[in-house]
Amino acid sequence: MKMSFRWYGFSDPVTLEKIRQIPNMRSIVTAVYDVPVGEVWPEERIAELKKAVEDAGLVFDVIESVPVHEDIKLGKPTRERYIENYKENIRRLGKAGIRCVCYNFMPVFDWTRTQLDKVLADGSNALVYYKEQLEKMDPLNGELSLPGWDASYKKDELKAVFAEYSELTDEDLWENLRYFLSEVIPVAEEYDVKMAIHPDDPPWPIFGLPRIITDEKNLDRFLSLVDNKYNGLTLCTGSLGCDPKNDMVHLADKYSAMGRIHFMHIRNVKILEDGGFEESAHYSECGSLDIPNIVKVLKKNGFDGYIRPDHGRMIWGETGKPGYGLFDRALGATYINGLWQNA
Ligand code: DNO
Repeated sequence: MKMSFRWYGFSDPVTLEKIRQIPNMRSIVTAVYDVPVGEVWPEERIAELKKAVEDAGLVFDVIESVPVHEDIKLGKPTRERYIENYKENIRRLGKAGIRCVCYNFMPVFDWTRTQLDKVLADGSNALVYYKEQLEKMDPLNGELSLPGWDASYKKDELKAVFAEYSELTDEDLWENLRYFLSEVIPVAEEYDVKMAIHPDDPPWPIFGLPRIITDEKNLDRFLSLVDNKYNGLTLCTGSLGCDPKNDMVHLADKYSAMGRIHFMHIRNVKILEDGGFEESAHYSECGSLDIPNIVKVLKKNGFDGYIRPDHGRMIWGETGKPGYGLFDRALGATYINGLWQNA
């Protein structure tokens, strides 16, 4: 496995110099963040990231994310231009040494939580998803924003895109995903860039928008849309794992044995009785997931893709991007290292 860490670029308070000091740290997971979704990333911006990462003694080989334009998900005629741009991004990234691209196919919103700073019993802060809070949220008033979300929507645009999705069935979304993959996977193969879809987080429909990358049946269907190892998964334990029907040890075992997991996001969640959840420390007993056995099956199957510790709590007074502080993610990396070493 290749240990990695997400870095939000030059404005991230968690610097590359700090990330480098985490034991066994290898790869940086980053992106060009300020080019609008759907446009081509300038080569000099990619080169600038690569240089910064390499100057810090780390490897520049994973991107999270190259976001997919909404017109592609909606299957609009304008998708052709955005798909061409996507292919060009893959070519440019492949030439710059990128071997894995993480992306998602969630309509409009990326990952969703209802509160970003819930104070837990030990005084740390965490991201949570409470059902009663969700019921009170109106996605159209734009009050919630998470790192990695496309914040460029204006209120009216959000309304319009919601209206477009109201016409779209799950089957339409599947067909639009198949079309996208059939176009981009051949380019990814040619440039040796493994595509790794991120599951829907949480893995159920919210705000009336469809979500399809949610469980084993749908992951199987996804992989068979284009049956090529360049069409693979980001297996995010916390996203899929907040639905207790998803057995994360089984899924990690099955898809790593098939060679279709290119990227692991490892984090823990505490599932609540009513179906909500709280993000917890990586240490297994702090939440509901069996982290040691997830790592064990990966090692057994010779997993050689990327792993990153995912969201951390805010601890020791740290402030910053919700879920993306240094301290708790570094503890997560260290825990995963230990489990791997002893698996
Ligand atoms: C949340 C992340 C997601 C992920 C995207 C990939 O912290 O795991 O935002 O980056 O869904 O496209």
